[in-house]
Amino acid sequence: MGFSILVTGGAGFIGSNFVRLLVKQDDVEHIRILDKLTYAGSLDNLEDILDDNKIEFVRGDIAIADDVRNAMSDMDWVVNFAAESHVDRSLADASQFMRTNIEGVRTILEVARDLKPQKILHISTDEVYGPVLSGSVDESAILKPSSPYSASKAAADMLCNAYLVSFDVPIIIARSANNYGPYQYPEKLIPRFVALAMQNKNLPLYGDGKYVRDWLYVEDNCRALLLLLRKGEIGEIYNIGASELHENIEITETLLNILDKPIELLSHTGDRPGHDRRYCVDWSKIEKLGWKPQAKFFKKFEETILWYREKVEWWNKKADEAEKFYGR
Ligand code: NAD
Ligand code: TDX
Repeated sequence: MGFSILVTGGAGFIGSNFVRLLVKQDDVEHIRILDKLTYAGSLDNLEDILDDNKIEFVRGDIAIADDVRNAMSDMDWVVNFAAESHVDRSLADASQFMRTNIEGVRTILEVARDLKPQKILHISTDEVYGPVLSGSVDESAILKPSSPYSASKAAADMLCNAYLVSFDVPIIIARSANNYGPYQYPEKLIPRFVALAMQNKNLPLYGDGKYVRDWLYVEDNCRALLLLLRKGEIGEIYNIGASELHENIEITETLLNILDKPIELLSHTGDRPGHDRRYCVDWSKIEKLGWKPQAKFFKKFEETILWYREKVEWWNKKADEAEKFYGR
């Protein structure tokens, strides 16, 4: 008998890529996806795999106990990707972030007390540490989130620890760096800028553009998460990074170059409030479990840009919707 896995948020960017990896695992028998299908989630993201008979899709909300209870019953493992994930939206209105990212996680933990799955992998972020101006931070660093989004993610991490300590809920936390790859909603830097560039519209680079992110290819992240399900230790936190630190301006210039678009499309705009200057996690703990990133950054970055160039029908409506949020 193989494993059964509940994947919450499996119709989003990372969740859908993770399900794509799961279906290929011989020892995974049943994948149940629970997703609310917010603006960021879409069955389009599962277009090539939704018919696979290992996959069951259920529309529902992680902040509704009955939805979670029905979805978690008979599941060996749970992976929680479901979240409001966009920093700019959290700065405009944080209410949904508190509901999904905190209350939703509390609901999952409460149901898990009762249904007792073997393992719950909760997906957190490197943003909980706040800016890391030099060097890198390991999993014991204090949490100093800067945005309502990262504060809600940090609060969820704290709740996970409380349910682990008080009720033995078998939690593992993963804190990943910025992911890039196919099926990312075009509100995030890379897909947003491809969509705008292809329409010959200005690319709004916040502030001086010298903000640094560690760019982790989504398939590398998903392999790390699967390894944590198999070999991660209950109660532990694992950073996942790629040590591919690049400034936004470099990302933008390279992207325009790949698309053969003029550099004049780059336009410096006002800054994001509380904009974290740099993130950088020390990922040696998961490396000791036998993982390291395989992607060569510039190769995978180019492949990603070309994927979006070909997939206009996937992003065109989503990009219009995303720009409405920005009032453009
Ligand atoms: P995403 O916004 O693309 O997807 C989120 C998914 O969750 C969507 O399918 C959405 O419909 C679903 N969802 C939202 N609220 C829900 C609710 N109440 N109930 C059920 N489903 C709900 O996000 P993503 O970029 O794939 O991120 C996935 C997870 O990884 C998030 O927890 C995020 O904080 C974390 N993370 C993301 C990155 C990144 O670079 N994208 C990096 C580190 C951590
Ligand atoms: O239009 C833009 N212009 C711009 O300069 C956008 C959308 C972003 N940026 C900058 C802000 C950041 O420095 O690019 C960088 C990346 O921005 P986002 O794509 O919004 O990602 P970030 O804020 O770094 O957060 C992402 O990584 C960590 C995910 O959205 C989070 O869910 C994850 O936790």
